[in-house]
Amino acid sequence: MERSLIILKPDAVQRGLVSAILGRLEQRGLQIVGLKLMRVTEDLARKHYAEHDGKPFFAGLIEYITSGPVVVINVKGKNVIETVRTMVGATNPVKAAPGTIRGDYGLEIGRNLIHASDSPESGERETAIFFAANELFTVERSVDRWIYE
Ligand code: IDP
Ligand code: MG
Repeated sequence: MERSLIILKPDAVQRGLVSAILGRLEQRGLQIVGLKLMRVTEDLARKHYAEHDGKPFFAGLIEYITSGPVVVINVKGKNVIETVRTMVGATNPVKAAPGTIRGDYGLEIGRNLIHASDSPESGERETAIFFAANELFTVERSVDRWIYE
């Protein structure tokens, strides 16, 4: 079982795209086990994006992700990392395929709407940054047998 930490970035919230994006995840059959609206502090942003510290876009990235409320989502299940990354599309929306979230709603790399963990390890690491243990749920879904073979 993998976990993906998904962030609907401030532009997604401002543009009223939360329900559309959340709906895509739900309709796919993914199980949402954590969900909240929050403001990312600078400390949290630096921790989350530590791998990009020192890059030319880092300061702008921190400003962007802390600029307004975000929706953070935790999804748990088989192969969720690859599944969600494929739904999200390429980092640069110009290159993201139509049908992906960035390819359908975004136009610029600095306003690409959504974050999703890129490996099972980062899924665990990022989940621990954004969610307390009591904010994550374990719920049996009887529908799972109609989604997973
Ligand atoms: P990812 O979000 O597709 O995993 P990363 O390379 O991990 O992409 O970059 C993290 C975030 O940093 C991107 O989603 C985007 O918001 C921002 N970013 C990456 N490269 C650039 C850039 O060249 N200019 C502006 N922002 C960038
Ligand atoms: Mg990344």
